[in-house]
Amino acid sequence: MSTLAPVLPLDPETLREDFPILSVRLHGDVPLVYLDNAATTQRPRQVIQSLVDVYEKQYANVHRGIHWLSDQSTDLYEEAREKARAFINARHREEVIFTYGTTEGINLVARSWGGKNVGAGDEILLTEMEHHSNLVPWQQLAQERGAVLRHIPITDDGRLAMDALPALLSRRPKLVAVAAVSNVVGTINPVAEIARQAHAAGALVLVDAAQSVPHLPTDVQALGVDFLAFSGHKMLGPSGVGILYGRRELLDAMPPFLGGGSMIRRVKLDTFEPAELPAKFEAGTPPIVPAIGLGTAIDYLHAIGLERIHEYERMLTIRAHQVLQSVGGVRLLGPAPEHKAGIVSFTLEGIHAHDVAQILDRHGIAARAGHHCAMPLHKRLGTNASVRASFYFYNTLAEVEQLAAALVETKRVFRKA
Ligand code: 7TS
Repeated sequence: MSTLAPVLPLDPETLREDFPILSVRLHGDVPLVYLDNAATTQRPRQVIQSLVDVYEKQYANVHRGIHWLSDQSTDLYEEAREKARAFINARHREEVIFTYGTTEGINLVARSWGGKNVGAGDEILLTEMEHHSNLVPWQQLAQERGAVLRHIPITDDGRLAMDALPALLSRRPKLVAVAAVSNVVGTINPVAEIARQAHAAGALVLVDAAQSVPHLPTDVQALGVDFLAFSGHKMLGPSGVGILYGRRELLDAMPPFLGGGSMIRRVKLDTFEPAELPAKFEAGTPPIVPAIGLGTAIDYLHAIGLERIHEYERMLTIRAHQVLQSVGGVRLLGPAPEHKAGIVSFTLEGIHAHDVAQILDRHGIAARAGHHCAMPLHKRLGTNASVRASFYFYNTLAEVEQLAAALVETKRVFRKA
């Protein structure tokens, strides 16, 4: 295809036909409006079918059997690794580790790299907008080692206060761990710039990419980051599989995280020699079929194009800001849409987020309410809980309008209108 060919906007109605669950009707006969994509996305039939196909025709354990079936599943599993490598533009296949999700990826780095490299008084720099899975593993490490955690502050509109970064980096932290996109306020953080400054100060950079890889093009080499973790279930793939990217030199120098089968070259009764990458970090039977399904999900996303997905979601976000502002009593958390991915969190004056979500549910709208595993961020924003609408490419402008209409109805139910 010529690079000059115009990029057509994506057509959500056609794409929706691939997602059987999107035609579910609930509470009698209300159509499902699925706006909880930051928690997990839905799967197209292509992904579901790929799981069925493997189980029906090609399933055995991987990297073990000297038999035909094991070769089949091993080939598919390794093809999925290659698809993931290309998707994030990692240089080498050894840099792509299958995990069970973002949470395991971050814990792996905290335990393995942190266990070896972080000592008393060393600093780890996080941000005030992290998901608990990019806070707690570092807190555990800090408690164990006597290390110090610091946090890049955020502005009132939910952006990183980048002017605070030079002073924090002048303390020479060992690592900076930051979300590429906030799961609450949707802010797209300047990861490449953070990596540039962090490296100049001698720190490594880990990116929690759970909310970015599914929605924006990701190029780990262009970003210049050292580690990057994401989850398959937030990008059309099965649950139970994720990816940890790590630069080869770093992974090579790190001790194994979990011990067991597959991650060894040789075992004696009292010692072992670890295997080469990536096996070194894939102890035990890995998530074979979920990984293969993730490969199919990557093919599907690739066919649409991440740039198009991002543009489309931005359009939904802009519209959501407009219509929610017109509801009255809605406080939108986070920055203006141009700084955001497709995540819109808000509070409704005088009504608890859980009550709002319950009324939305009556209208068939699946949205999340609570602290979304980011309690410190909510505290910083001056609220305990929010309602979150999070989009994917199969959501429509009509659904955004339905959300606003249901909020008007919520106010009426609670006599706030
Ligand atoms: N990091 C971020 C930024 C996330 O949004 C999530 C999950 C995780 C890490 C953890 O991913 P997991 O796949 O290992 O669970 N976020 C959410 C959410 O916002 N609502 O439910 C899960």
